[in-house]
Amino acid sequence: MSKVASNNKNTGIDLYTWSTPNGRKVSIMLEECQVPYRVIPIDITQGDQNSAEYNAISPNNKIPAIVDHDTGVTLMESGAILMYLARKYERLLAPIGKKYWEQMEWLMFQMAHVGPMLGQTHHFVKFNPGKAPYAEARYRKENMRLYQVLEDRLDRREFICDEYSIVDVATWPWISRFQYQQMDLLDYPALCEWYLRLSVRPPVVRGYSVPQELTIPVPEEELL
Ligand SMILES: N[C@@H](CCC(=O)N[C@@H](CS)C(=O)NCC(=O)O)C(=O)O
Repeated sequence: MSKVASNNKNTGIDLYTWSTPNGRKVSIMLEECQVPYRVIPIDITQGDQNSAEYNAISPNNKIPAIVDHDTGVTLMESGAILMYLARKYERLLAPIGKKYWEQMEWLMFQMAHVGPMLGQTHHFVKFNPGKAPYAEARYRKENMRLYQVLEDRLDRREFICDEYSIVDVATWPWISRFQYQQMDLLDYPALCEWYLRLSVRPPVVRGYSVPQELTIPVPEEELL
């Protein structure tokens, strides 16, 4: 049986995803928009992303992807999907103007730096420790540098671009992997506060558990 199921009703949004930071950006956004959607798990640990069927939806063979049966739009790339949903449902994105460009600046920062670099930390520091000391040191250092950029940005700001936006939705799932990155979030007080602020939003809690039911990680001190 095909793992890439089709939507028999041909209406609404299909979300192709797995339990990863990039996947969660989109499930959280769909929850924020309060729209119904159908989840199609693509198990990237089993190679589901490499099937020809999925390639027709996501030409780069990565999750997440969406098919919007109401508009005929099929999209890969989490940043593009967030912008699409924000525009369609008029949520979490400013109208074009100064604030919009600030949001684009920080969304691109997430897409170009936070995601790709922290993803490398996971590979070398968590999954392959001791195999490549140079890479471990390089990504550990870059991880710390990026946390500091966000710490500086969030110092005296509630959200990355002042009001809650797709920039926070895009960035939070990567910080939620602070344990994978062996980062002590408590060393970054403003970032930690922002992380905890988002962690209790019901759409974030629901979106985090797509497609698998999981608990949001909490920094150590909070557990005491
Ligand atoms: N820039 C892409 C990155 C997507 C991405 O790297 N997805 C990962 C999971 S977080 C994936 O599908 N990995 C499977 C693979 O590399 O084969 C986005 O933001 O959507």
